[in-house]
Amino acid sequence: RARTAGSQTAVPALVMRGGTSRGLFLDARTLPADAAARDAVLLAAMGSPDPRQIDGLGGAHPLTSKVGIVAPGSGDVDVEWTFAQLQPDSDVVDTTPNCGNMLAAVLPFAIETGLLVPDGETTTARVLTRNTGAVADITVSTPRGPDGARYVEYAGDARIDGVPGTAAPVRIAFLDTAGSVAGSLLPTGSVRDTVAVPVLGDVEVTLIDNGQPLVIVRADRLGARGDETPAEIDADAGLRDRVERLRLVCGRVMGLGDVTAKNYPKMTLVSAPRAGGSIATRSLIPRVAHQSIGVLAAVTVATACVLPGSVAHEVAVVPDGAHEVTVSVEHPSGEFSVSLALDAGDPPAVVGSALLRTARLLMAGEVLVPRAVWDPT
Ligand code: NQM
Repeated sequence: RARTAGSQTAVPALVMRGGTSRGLFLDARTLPADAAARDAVLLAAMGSPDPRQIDGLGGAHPLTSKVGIVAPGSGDVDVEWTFAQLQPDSDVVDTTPNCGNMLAAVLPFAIETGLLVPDGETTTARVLTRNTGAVADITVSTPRGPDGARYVEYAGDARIDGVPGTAAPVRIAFLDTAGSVAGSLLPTGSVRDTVAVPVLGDVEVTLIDNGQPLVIVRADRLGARGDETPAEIDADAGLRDRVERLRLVCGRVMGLGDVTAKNYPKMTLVSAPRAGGSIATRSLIPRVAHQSIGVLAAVTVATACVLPGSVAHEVAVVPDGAHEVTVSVEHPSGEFSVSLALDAGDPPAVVGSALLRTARLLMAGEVLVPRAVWDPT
């Protein structure tokens, strides 16, 4: 329960790293039920809008301006959560997209807070992302401590690129992610579209959503090499302008309307692999460069890699596989391996995906917001 602490309201909260993201996790039952009142609490907690988020917990980047709101599940869902994307310099709280990185911390949060009781050396639970209806089976390590009670093990030898060191594995298996936000896997019905973009002319793209709505475009078509650092991309106003022009047109073509103020579609610049992987990527999410790549963005790019005719397929080097294929998506801090389950069709359709993340509890306590923002008494 939230409580009054002088001039402030104290809300129980954990700060967690999920994959290559970091954010605040809260129990839905401790927050205002009304969405506008809840959003005001989240903005105050994270310190948005302010480019430095100096009066809150946000880390002044979209990847560290995230909130997870967790609740008990129902039916065959064990835990459900809502992902909220905040931005350092905007007052919008966006609960439309998915976030597979923050998802990696949801089961640890549920166990830490007693929402779910671990039931073996590992604990597997079905987690629903309410934003899009995506369901995933997630497995975390839950050994017994000296007192006999099971706990979430964070230490281990799993390594994911973009996070220093090693940690215990969090295994995520997505059941059905196609059309999460754009309604279907290929919202235009085509694996490849040619869109007319002001100033740029005709641009070939693959518009696809297997968990994250993406515009996939060849890096060289936008005047990039495809191996730029995130800092180089962020410093290149011309490139970012071309990317944004393309995004605005593709948002409409994908049926997403005017995406000027939206956090999607995300933009993926692809080129041939450089480091033995399947494809090289540079992501903009959507206006600043990602330090690595989003989880469901990686699933979506990997899916495009196995679709003949797509812009990704034409530059990708994908291993053969009848029922399963592992696509190694190169990104600015390494690679991200996505294992795709394929059906027997010709060409085969992607029917599931599995991948490895890690997560860690960083701080446990209460986050304080002014009572002027929320006073539960
Ligand atoms: O695509 C960043 C991230 C993400 C989203 C973004 C994500 C996903 O890396 O599932 O994880 O695309 O804004 O956390």
